[in-house]
Amino acid sequence: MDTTSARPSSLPRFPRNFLWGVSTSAQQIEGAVGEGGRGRSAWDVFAGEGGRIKDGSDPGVAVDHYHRYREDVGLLRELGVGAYRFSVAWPRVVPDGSGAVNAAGLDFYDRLVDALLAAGVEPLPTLFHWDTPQALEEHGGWLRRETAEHFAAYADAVAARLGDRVRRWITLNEPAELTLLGYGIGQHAPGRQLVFDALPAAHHQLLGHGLAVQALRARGAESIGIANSHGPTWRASDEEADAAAADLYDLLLNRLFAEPLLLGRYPDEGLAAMLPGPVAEDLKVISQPLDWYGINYYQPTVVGAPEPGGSGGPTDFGGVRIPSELPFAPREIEGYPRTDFGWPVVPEALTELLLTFRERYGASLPPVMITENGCAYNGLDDHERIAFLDGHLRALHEAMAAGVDVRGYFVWSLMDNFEWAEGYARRFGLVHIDYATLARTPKASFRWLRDALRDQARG
Ligand code: IFM
Repeated sequence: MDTTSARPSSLPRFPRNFLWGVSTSAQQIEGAVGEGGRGRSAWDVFAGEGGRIKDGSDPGVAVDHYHRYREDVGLLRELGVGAYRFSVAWPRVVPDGSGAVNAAGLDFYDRLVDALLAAGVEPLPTLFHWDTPQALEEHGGWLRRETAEHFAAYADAVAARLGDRVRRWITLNEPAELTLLGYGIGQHAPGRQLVFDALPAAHHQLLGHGLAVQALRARGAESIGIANSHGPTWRASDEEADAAAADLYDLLLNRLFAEPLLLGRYPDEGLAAMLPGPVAEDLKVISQPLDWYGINYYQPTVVGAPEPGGSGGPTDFGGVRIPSELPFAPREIEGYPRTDFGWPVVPEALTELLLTFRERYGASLPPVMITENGCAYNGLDDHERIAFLDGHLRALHEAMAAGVDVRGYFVWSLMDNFEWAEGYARRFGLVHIDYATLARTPKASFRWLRDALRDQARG
């Protein structure tokens, strides 16, 4: 392994007990989708439908982490992170989503957790990162209340096996994206295009979170959080129509998924009335106190009203096809560098986001962890990623200096992986994957982060 530093780190000093980590998810890295008794996921099926994944690929092998996890744990040790955020694949543990538990599936995570602990890296599992068991999807997936209950039973099974060694847990990853992209506009699995009829999927994921929190606490979990994706929404103009469109987008991306958890209520009564079930009762389950709140931050979004008499067709925006019938339209942000994905690089929007959250939720906001932050760039000498991480860590430090209680930061991602509808074309890793050989090669950003963490540890 190359031991030269990419560039000396001069980051501001973070607190001694600050948790540094990297994140991945099962469907994006494990592969081995037909091995060890794993059931099919909605993403296995979606990717197999043809035309869904831009480069025509699928997650069948991914980066073969299932077989190469020891090598990957070695990379984590070399990087020097305190924690590794990975996800447990629900269909590996409960192949049909409900009913029989697959002991061989749990064995894999058992081995992974032991390997991490032996390497001095804290395991931080996420219980659900979008790989809904296909058997449940065929009955409506997260549109149905039963899925939330099955999720809690699965959470209990995982905690029963790993709870003696795992201290901190994450229930869900980005329920907003699964609702909007998966059930709302069909860009992600399960490919439904229900627009606002997708809202029950939001409520049932939140309910699943609450029920899983109960199951984890009953098994003695010490510390529980969630990983929600958030970003500032900027109005395209002060015109009334643009302001209303931007506020609606903010409500759907940020407030819809934060307020039931933090305040025990939905941000809008009309919207709450569209949700199924005993919503008031469910909100009590959803809003049980969290030990910390995870934020995945990538970019701010400028939003305005749809153009009157626009093209009538969908527009491609940062990799997502936005249907023209939505009552808001994202606009390009000018004046910032862009990643290979076309996403604007705006570190100061992370400071803004954290300050907005503190202002909105005050004492109801528990300590925060940045559970994902990263960028897609090609190449081994990824100086753009170094600049991205450096800028965002400075922006994070600024929010902390202004009094926001942030306890940790996780880079997305440890290694290049299956980037959902984009396939393998978007490379978010600190470690390069050669998809022909599956060889792992640390990039310049890996060495930069390793050196920065060593520097922080020197105190
Ligand atoms: O790869 C994804 C991850 O699964 C969820 N958060 C955003 C990442 C980059 O798009």
